[in-house]
Amino acid sequence: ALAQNVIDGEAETVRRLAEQSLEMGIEPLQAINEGLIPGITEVGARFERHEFFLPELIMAADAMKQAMPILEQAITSRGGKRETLATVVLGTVKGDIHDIGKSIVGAILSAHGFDIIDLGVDVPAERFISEIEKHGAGVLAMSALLPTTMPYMKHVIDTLAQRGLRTRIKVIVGGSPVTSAYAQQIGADGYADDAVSAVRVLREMLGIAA
Ligand code: B1M
Repeated sequence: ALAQNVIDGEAETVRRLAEQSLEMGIEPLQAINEGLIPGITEVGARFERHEFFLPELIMAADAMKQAMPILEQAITSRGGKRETLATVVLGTVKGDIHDIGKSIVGAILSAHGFDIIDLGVDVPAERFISEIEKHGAGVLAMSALLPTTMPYMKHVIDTLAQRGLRTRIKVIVGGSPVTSAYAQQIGADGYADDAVSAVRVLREMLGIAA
């Protein structure tokens, strides 16, 4: 039911089912791994086959966001911890206030086991770097929706290099005007076209088996 209601984008039902699963004694990790993740994975597959479009992707991500805090809190309070694949500092670069796509990327990465530090929009290089250091993050994920703000991603990458951090941080970039060729040109490690492929690209970049 969790998977199906994520697919259907039924946020309120997904929230209620998450609570119900705990009342029924289902392990929260099992609810995430066997309920939410298969649901969002199916949504991603339908999106890639052009059977689902952005509204469905947004609704499914929103539905997941309703359930994740409930289940994650249950995991924490039971002393267990969901395995974190990597800590990712995420944000839309300075000068750019588009946040819908970036937030979907964050929600989907989080649902797939990445720990997301979402810095929001209009993020300057210094903030990206101080948060990477503060959280010991291994990944920097930057979004840009405007051709005029894309070059700022290069500025952040260059600043990382100047600070001697570039070799230990993997950088992934995306956003509608960004291309794979542009990502390569500015020295990023990876590019993802959408939130679903961001999961695959990050796993490949970090050598994590699917
Ligand atoms: Co703006 N805007 N906007 N806008 N806006 C665009 C981008 C534009 C294409 C619209 C147009 O003219 N057709 C255009 C840019 C054109 C250009 O320069 N070539 C534009 C413009 C010009 C502007 C302003 C300059 C308008 C003005 O003020 N004159 C201004 C800029 C403000 C600023 O940032 N400084 C502006 C403002 C706004 C709003 C505030 C009104 C609003 C943003 C609200 C918000 O985000 N909270 C807005 C919106 C909504 C859009 C459009 C209509 C939709 C963007 C969106 O959310 N798409 C957009 C037109 C369009 O894209 N069709 C447009 C849905 C979202 C899910 O997709 O963000 O692409 P997207 O994310 C995808 C992928 O790109 C990818 O995964 C996501 C999910 O699949 N992805 C990543 C994104 N980040 C990723 C990171 C990754 C990996 C994948 O790894 C790290």
